[in-house]
Amino acid sequence: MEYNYLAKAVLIGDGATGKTSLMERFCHGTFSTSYLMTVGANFYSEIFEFGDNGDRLKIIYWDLAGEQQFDVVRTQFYMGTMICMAVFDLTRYITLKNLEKWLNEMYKNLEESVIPTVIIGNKIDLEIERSVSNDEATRFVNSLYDKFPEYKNMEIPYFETSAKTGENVEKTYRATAELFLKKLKESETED
Ligand code: G3D
Ligand code: MG
Repeated sequence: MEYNYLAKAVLIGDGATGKTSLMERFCHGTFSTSYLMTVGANFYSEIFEFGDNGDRLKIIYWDLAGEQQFDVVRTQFYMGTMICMAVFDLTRYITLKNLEKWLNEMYKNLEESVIPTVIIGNKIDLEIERSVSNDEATRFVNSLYDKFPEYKNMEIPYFETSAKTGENVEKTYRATAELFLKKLKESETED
């Protein structure tokens, strides 16, 4: 399918938060319980159509894993990133805290000082095991505006998803694509 905009997105966040599962759910409509740790990187792509003026945005998603400890792949992984999807696990508070480290690492390896970013709390289906409330997550997201002042002119949306049931997954990806296109058009009109 034709498209008139192309962007690279990365999924960041601790291992086992559900990055690969979210991508599989969104792109293939599947969920697998046999946990195969990602080796290298997975690539996915999707074309979003925006009805109002016929814009088509293709996003290529880079889902890194396995080699998260090797610095060499970092620069290549982040190079040219335009969209960030930062994923934590709602049942493990530490994975929310660690998103700050992940964002720091991304910006260390990026020329851009700020890119459209969404925070995703995944595994909303595990209600009983949930250890991060919506309020807590929202407070954390708000604290990012202090830690990364460049976000002052850009909202950081927060979503809660389940890759297992599919709840909110489609909506999250679409909203992310929309956020990117909106920012891109704003910067185009500024130039
Ligand atoms: P990662 O790519 O971030 O490392 P994965 O994470 O997508 O590989 O998922 C890690 C584990 O979490 C997998 O379980 C996977 O099935 C599970 N998982 C991912 N998303 C969800 C979700 O929304 N709900 C639930 N209940 N589990 C989820 P295993 O058991 O295979 O390790
Ligand atoms: Mg993975």
